[in-house]
Amino acid sequence: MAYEYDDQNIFAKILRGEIPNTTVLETEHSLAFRDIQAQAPEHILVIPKGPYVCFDHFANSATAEEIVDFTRAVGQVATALKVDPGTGGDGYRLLANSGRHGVQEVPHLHVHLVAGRPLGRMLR
Ligand code: DGP
Repeated sequence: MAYEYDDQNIFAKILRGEIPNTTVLETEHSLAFRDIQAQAPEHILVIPKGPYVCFDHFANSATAEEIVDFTRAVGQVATALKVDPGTGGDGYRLLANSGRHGVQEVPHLHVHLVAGRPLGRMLR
């Protein structure tokens, strides 16, 4: 499957520094920043810096180094926010919307990390 990356998407602009963001964590290959439409007290978007549209694009095209960096960045954000249950935090939810049915608004891979209140059940 070929993916076309739109370099005018809002997260590409954030990565280029063209629009501001509230950065929570930056690593060599990833950036985490606050969602402007927060759904909970903590609502962070974690994105790879590379031009990947969605998870399968990333998983099949990114280097192992990028994939490890991104995965660790997600965990590091949870630790930084003190929501990691492994270190006594109350926990969090990860969500990645993909494509039309997933209602992906921004076509640059991002994981939502949502925390800070009981989130209820989402899938049964
Ligand atoms: P989705 O593609 O549906 O998974 O969600 C995209 C999210 O991006 C949505 O929760 C709102 C957020 N968002 C949209 N534009 C901006 C922006 O300019 N800055 C930030 N920080 N977040 C944005």
